[in-house]
Amino acid sequence: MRYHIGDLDPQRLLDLYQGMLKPRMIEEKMLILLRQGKISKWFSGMGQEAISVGVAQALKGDEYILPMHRNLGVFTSRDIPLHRLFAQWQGKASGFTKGRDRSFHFGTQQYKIVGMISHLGPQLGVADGIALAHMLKRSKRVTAVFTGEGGTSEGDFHEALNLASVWNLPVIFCIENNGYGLSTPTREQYNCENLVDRAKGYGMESRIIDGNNILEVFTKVDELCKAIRKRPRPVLLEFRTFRMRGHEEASGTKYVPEKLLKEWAKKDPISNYETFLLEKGLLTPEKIEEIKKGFAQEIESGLKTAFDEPAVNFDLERELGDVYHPFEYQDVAPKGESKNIRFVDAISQGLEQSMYRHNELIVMGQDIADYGGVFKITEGFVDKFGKSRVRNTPICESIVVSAAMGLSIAGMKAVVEMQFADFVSSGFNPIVNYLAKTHYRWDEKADVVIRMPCGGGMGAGPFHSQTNEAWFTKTPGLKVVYPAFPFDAKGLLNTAIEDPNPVLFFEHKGLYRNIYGEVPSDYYTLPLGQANLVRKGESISIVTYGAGVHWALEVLDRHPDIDADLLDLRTLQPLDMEAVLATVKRTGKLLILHEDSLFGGIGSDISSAVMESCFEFLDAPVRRIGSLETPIPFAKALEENYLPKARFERALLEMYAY
Ligand SMILES: Cc1ncc(C[n+]2csc(CCOP(=O)(O)OP(=O)(O)O)c2C)c(N)n1
Repeated sequence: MRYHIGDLDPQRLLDLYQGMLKPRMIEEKMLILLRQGKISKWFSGMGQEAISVGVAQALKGDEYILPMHRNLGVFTSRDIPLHRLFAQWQGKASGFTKGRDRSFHFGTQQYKIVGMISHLGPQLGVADGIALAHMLKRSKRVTAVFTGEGGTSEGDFHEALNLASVWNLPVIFCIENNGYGLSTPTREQYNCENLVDRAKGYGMESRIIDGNNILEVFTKVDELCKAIRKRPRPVLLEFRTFRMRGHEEASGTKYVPEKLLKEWAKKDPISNYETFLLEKGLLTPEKIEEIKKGFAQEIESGLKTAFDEPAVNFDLERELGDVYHPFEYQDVAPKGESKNIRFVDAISQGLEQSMYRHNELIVMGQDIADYGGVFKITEGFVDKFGKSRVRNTPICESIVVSAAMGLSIAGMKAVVEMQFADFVSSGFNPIVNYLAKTHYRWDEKADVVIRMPCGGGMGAGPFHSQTNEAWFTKTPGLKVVYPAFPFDAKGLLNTAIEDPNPVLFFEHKGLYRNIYGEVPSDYYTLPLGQANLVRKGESISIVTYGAGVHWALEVLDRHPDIDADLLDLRTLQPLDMEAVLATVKRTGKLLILHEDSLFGGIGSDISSAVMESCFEFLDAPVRRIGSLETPIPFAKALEENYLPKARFERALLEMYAY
């Protein structure tokens, strides 16, 4: 292996050596512990240390790194106390996730590390978001993110590169091409000569770097960091290396030809570099012994601390309490002159006033800038807030949601507009796996609102009409808001934006231009988790939300004799069960109406909760009315019968007469 010292000083040369040696020694110890059954799983980065350490040392301490499962050298380079790392791997409280997630799946603001989630790809977009925040704050920082070559086959990789290039974000994308993705060799993973050739297609710079040569890694990345800090831009790096052990220890390396392992063993980044330093007289055998002894002591002492720590105990309150970031709702009372405006205008007004209120708030979505979005919610926003805060995105829901997470990590707020709620399926993974789980996992907020223009009744067919709130109400960590009136929409959107937790904000398209209401002109908030009794009656309770509220009102107007309680839930997570139980206890009959198809809809949960807690108050079986168990169809006659409006009227009359 050829090493070029260039202008690196002796201290740096030694730091790089020690930087690699430490994770190697930790790993050697972990392999022993694994054999002794003292740890459960290990992903080895042996032979790949030069990449983690070279990149980490090239970055400044206040620049974020987003590592993968083989990047122990990143964690040790940031000087995380070893006992905390060991505690993390043992699921102990002094780790980084209170025993809630394993191995390298954690982040830490203190050390500016944002660890992976298992799904590999999303963090590439998180890096985009962090880099966007740096760019907007003109802070001249680089963000580095890792992926294996296997991970480059995920759509997220391509979306992340494209977004970074279109927005010219200061991200270094580091591919560790180590020959295998689990058991899959590179020839079955991709069909281009070099992975970096893809950079050309995205219009970005790239380099191939010998990932086993620490001086090449450090020098090239250091050079790039300096250049990017001066002139922000994304760069794709392909580090050539090899995975010397199994995917994880249990899976072995049977499928890897012996010849390859032998070839690459000769290129070991540590032993080669050590020989080089010895030859140059920069290191002596005695010094090596001394360094090793120091690390061995540090490892033993860290292990002792971690092993001595008791296992985490289960505390129900703590577990439930950590799902969401604390949020103290600040009531801003409605004031200012009220005007009778449309639902769509109320949302636009709320969003605009929130943009004025939160300078760090960024809105992103397809066609939302000059065009104003397909529903014109953000019309005129570019003139008021500029294109850096009102951002058109390419068509890449997944990476935009991940980028919103990155903005939040870097201290900003994001609102993402789904062009139609249906398209959220293309951004589903980061919502349910990243945004929803981050606070529970490592105490980090996900200050993101996803706006969801949803709902049927307009003959728009199966892909522009869905109301898919149940996909999200099921996922702990998300909040779900679904207003029915302009007044509520504005106040609840403002609160959703204030709230540091991820909120799915459903906006029924059928209400946008048909429903009017009095809305105060100034900024105000409304609390999440409070249902609203729209009509008060004595004989039956109707519980619904969104378009359902208006269907119920229409039917009740036709039947003035039915004195029903009409409860508009307004938010589905948190859900105001107290209000539901209160109305049921008063009327003794409950009819739940929702536009979502019935099975697995929120109505099922409300129904069981009512059965469980106020069965004795019921004078009739609880009834649910929802859409049919089919996709939502296009033709008028089909859609009308798919939707539950007519069935609701029949059910109401039947129940009233029960
Ligand atoms: C979306 C997703 N699919 C599959 C997996 C299972 N899985 C975990 S790591 C891995 C291989 C990753 O290969 P690569 O990106 O090359 O990284 P390496 O392990 O080689 O460092 C697979 C298939 C996963 N974690 N996430």
